[in-house]
Amino acid sequence: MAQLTLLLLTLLALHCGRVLTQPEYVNGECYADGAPTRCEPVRMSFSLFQQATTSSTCGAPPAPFCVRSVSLGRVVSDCRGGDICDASDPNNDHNVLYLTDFPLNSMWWQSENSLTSDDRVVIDILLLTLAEISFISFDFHGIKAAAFHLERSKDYGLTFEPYHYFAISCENTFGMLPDAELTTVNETTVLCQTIQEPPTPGIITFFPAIDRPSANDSQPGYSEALYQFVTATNVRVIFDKHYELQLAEEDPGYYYALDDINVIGSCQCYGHASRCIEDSMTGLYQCVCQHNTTGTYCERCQDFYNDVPWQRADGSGSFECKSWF
Ligand SMILES: *[C@@H]1O[C@H](CO)[C@@H](O)[C@H](O)[C@H]1NC(C)=O
Ligand SMILES: *[C@@H]1O[C@H](CO)[C@@H](O)[C@H](O)[C@H]1NC(C)=O
Ligand SMILES: CC(=O)N[C@H]1CO[C@H](CO)[C@@H](O)[C@@H]1O
Repeated sequence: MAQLTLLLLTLLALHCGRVLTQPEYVNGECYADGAPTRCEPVRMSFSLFQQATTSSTCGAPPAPFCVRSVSLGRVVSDCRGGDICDASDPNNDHNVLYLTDFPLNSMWWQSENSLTSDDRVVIDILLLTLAEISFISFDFHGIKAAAFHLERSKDYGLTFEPYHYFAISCENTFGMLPDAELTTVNETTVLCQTIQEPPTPGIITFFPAIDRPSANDSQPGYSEALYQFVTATNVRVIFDKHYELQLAEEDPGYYYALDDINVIGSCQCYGHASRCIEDSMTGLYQCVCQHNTTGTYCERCQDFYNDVPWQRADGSGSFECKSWF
């Protein structure tokens, strides 16, 4: 299901260019029969064709590696293919651009190998706006990592905070309990999600809002705390632990490999815009503000429209700014 959604959203994003308007989103319009209504830009991919950066990529100098897969419920490593990672050969290049390219091609990113258990590999993705994240998916090549985690920034990379953890054993690796119970008081607690063993190749998806109590409140619109929780300007992926296996003598070691990372969401415009467009000066996305609001994210009332204080449009109202004359 997530895979299908991802595919559809990606195809839609490609089809319509980088800026999407209309279809699909409930309350896409900011006015209905002349009356203001809560509105949001439609969802799009914030990672597609964005330049990710990483602390480790194989291929310079060229290096052999053994192919990992899952066979009969066990992780196996195959060194017989003579596989080599070579940055100077387009057929054997696994650079970081492939992480955020078209998800259906067969190119993938791969780290250097012979990682020790203390080596942490980092991937950084800039989202080009304050994005309201619907989901982030990781499509692993070969096998999944045994443990990794996400950090997010809301200030374009000045500061990062832990966002979500993934592990075969949340308890052993991170000292966290998977499936923690949340209430409205602690609903933005950072959680750990179990990676199934054996760690077969394929997609693992994180939905920031799902299973948090106010995700279903006053549709559409979350609690203020959850609304802030689902936003980011940057995401950082940190691989903490590779899957341990019996390495053959000729095996040059452990590495991480991913086909794609996809960050799907909408521009955060506080319920006051149905579109966001790329600013040609900064390259960043900017909300096309309605309801007499203004700012990059429609985060304030226009001058002379301060008769009522600015407020986020949520499930309880549209909170249009009104003129005082
Ligand atoms: C959240 O709070 C509830 C009760 O207030 C508690 O039972 C639960 O364990 C807390 N969850 C976490 C993850 O701290
Ligand atoms: C929210 O609603 C969906 C479908 O209506 C349901 O499956 C899910 O369990 C609900 N989530 C919470 C936290 O209540
Ligand atoms: C400048 C502007 O966009 N003004 C709008 C403010 O909102 C009212 C509706 O209450 C519109 O009629 C105005 O066009």
